[in-house]
Amino acid sequence: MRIVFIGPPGAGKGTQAERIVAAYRLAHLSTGDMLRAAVLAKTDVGLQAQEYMSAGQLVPDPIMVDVVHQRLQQADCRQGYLLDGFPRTLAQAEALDRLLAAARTPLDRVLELHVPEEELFRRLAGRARADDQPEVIRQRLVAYRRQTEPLLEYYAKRGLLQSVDGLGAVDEIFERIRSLLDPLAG
Ligand code: B4P
Repeated sequence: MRIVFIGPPGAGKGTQAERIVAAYRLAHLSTGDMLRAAVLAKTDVGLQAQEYMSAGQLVPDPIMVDVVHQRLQQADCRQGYLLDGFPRTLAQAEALDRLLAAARTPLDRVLELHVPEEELFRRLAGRARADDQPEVIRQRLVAYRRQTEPLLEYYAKRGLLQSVDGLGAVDEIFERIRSLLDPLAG
């Protein structure tokens, strides 16, 4: 199963992704986690990404495409994967399409986790990550609306998109996701 998971910052993608990968035995490809690890390790990618992340901006597409391209070549991705937080721009989505077409491994589904903005602020304010300051949260939401929301139409046109209501208890939301993914698991 090859799945893309889209949602605004704080929608709970990371929270649900952990359950999805455990239930369906998928590799978990979180670009946010990969970038945070790169920042900590002070790699070239980390040093470049840090300034964008702390300003609430997206890291440039060529860096992200390269990071994901390399990760997709690792052996654990053969059994299927969940892309959590990638693609986030049309250019990233087009690059991903090209990579997957070349490997003849198309996506099976794109899930959107839908949460209203007031609730996103509430959730992110309750967390204490460096990019969860109010002004940075605002910037991240602007980046989502401008750069990532257009992907919903892109994937809807391809018949891949399904939306999930991201309000409620974590377990309830996971059950909604399961009802969409179980039929794919066969
Ligand atoms: P990400 O790590 O992807 O961060 P996120 O969108 O903020 O988090 P997520 O939606 O996973 O929320 P979570 O489950 O943690 O990206 C961080 C940064 O990296 C970006 O701003 C960007 O700079 C850069 N980046 C990453 N990918 C990129 C790309 N492809 N291109 C360019 N740049 C990229 O949940 C949030 C909070 O809500 C938690 O505190 C959680 O406990 C709580 N929560 C979860 N579910 C809940 C529920 N049902 N009810 C109440 N609270 C809930």
